[in-house]
Amino acid sequence: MHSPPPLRHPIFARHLPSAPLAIVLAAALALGACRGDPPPDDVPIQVDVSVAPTPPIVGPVRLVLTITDEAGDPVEDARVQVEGTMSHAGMTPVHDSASYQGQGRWVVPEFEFTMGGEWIMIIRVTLPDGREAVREREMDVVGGPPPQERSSDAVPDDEGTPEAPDR
Ligand SMILES: [Cu+2]
Repeated sequence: MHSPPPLRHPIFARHLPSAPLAIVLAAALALGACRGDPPPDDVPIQVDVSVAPTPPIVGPVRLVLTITDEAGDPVEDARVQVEGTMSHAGMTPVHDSASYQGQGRWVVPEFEFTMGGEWIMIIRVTLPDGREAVREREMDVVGGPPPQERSSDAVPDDEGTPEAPDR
């Protein structure tokens, strides 16, 4: 217990300040470069989107956006708006806003997915200085047709049964 390896320790100690630090920095820069891929003139922030439940279902879901700046620090002061839309004709987009929950996490407690299928989520982050970052994420929403499509003459007793929506 009293005799540590005589050679390894001093060698590592001598090299620590220079080479390994440079390697770590280079790796961090490389990681940052391939993650968010925003357009070059856009605000370099990163938006990670998670949803509960996963996969999202028709109805209210909880969206959590983790927003970080180019240094990886949480974005704490911004206006964060979410628009959900789909590519088909006649779609009414859904708008909501996220509020800050701390640690770079922004939450939309009840984002209303009005129908099942492929949604395009557009997240707009406006910083206090007026700069704006826009990010898009696709989400596949599970569930049947929306209430307005099964209202009048639809069969009332097949709730929960996925029905092919008109596209
Ligand atoms: Cu739709």
